[in-house]
Amino acid sequence: MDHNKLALPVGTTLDRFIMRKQEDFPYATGELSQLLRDIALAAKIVNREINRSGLIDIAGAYGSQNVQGEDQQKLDVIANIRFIRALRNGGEVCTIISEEDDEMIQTGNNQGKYVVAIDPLDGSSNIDVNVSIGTIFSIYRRVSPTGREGTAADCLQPGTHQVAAGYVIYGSSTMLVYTTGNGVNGFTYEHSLGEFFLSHPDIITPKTGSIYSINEGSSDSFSPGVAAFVQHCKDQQFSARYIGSLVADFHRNLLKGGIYVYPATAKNKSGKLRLMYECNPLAFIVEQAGGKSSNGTRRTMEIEPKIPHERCPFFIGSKELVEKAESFIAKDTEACDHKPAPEPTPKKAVAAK
Ligand code: P6P
Repeated sequence: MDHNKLALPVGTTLDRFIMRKQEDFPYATGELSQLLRDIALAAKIVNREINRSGLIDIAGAYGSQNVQGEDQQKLDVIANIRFIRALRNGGEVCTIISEEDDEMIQTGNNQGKYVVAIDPLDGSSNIDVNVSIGTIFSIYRRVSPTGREGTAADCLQPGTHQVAAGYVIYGSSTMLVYTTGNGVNGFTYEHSLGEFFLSHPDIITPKTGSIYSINEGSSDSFSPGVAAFVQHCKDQQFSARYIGSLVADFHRNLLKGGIYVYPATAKNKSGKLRLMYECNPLAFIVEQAGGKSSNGTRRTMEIEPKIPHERCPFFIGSKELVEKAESFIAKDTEACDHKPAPEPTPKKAVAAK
C-alpha cells in the first residue's frame, strides 16, 4: 500500500501561503505578511467567541449605538477590541478606521507603514439567530511619512490604492478570503488544528448568474432604473437570495454567480453600506475574481472618499449582471435628461393699475 495514503497531506496553511506569496514581491520586507497573520489571529479568536456566544453571556445587544446610530451587539464590541488589539500589538499598522469608532484610531505604531479600514463584525444583528456573519477589511500603505501618527489623507484613499483586502465569513465553516492584487484565495479554518488551510485557490466568479440579492422591502423607494433591473431579474426567473448579512450574500454570489445590490432608498439616501470598510474591500476582491462593482454609474474603487464612514450605493457581483443593472440605470438617467422641461407656470395677468 502506498504509505502516503496512510498520512494524506493536510494542505497549505495560510501562514505558508502568505510566505510563498511574499516571495512574489522581491522587495517585500514581510510587514504586509505579518499584518495578514495578525488579522488571521484575531479572526480565530473572534470565531471562537462567536461559536460560544449562545453559551456565555456575550450574545445580544450591548446597550449602546455606534457612530452609525446602529444598536451595537456585544459581539460587535468584542470583535472591535480583538481586531484593534491584534493590529496594535502586531506593530505594522499606524491608524485604523473601524465601523465601531467615530474617530480614526491611532495605534501608537507611528513607524507602521499601513492603515486598515475594518468592519469588525458585519451583520451582527443576525448573531442571535445563527445566521452567518463576517469581518471585512481593507489595507492601504500610508501616504504620510513614518514617525508620526497617521493622517486623514492616509485613511481617505480611493479603493484603487488598496494593497490588500479580505473578509472572514463565520458560517457553517469559517473561511478567510483575501487578495493582494494577484488573484483571490480562500482558506477554511480547521478548528482541531487552529489553522486556516487553502481550500479555494484562485477564485474566479462566474461572468453571469441567476441570483439577485436586494431587500425588496424598500422597493417603493427604488429609482426607476433599479426597479426596472429587479423586474428584469424576475422576468428572467432568477432566484431571490437575501440573507441580510452582506458577507454571506457576497460570498455565495462570488462562488455561484449573482449580484448584490444595496441602492439608494428613502431610508438610506446614499445607500446603507460604507465605502471604506464594506464596499471597497469587496470591490477589490470581486474585480480580482473577474467580477465588477459600482455605485450604479461609477466604479466603486474610483470613488474619492470624503469622510471615514461615507456610504455609497452598491452593485457588486458577476460582471454581466452589474453591467445589466448599470444599463437600466443609464436608460433611466437618459429618460430624465431628455424629459421635456415642465411647462413654466403661466404668470397671472397683472391687472393694469
Ligand atoms: P437591510 C447588516 O447590517 C448590513 O450592513 C449588511 O450586512 C446587510 O446586507 C445589510 O446591512 C442589510 O440591510 O436594510 O436590508 O436590513
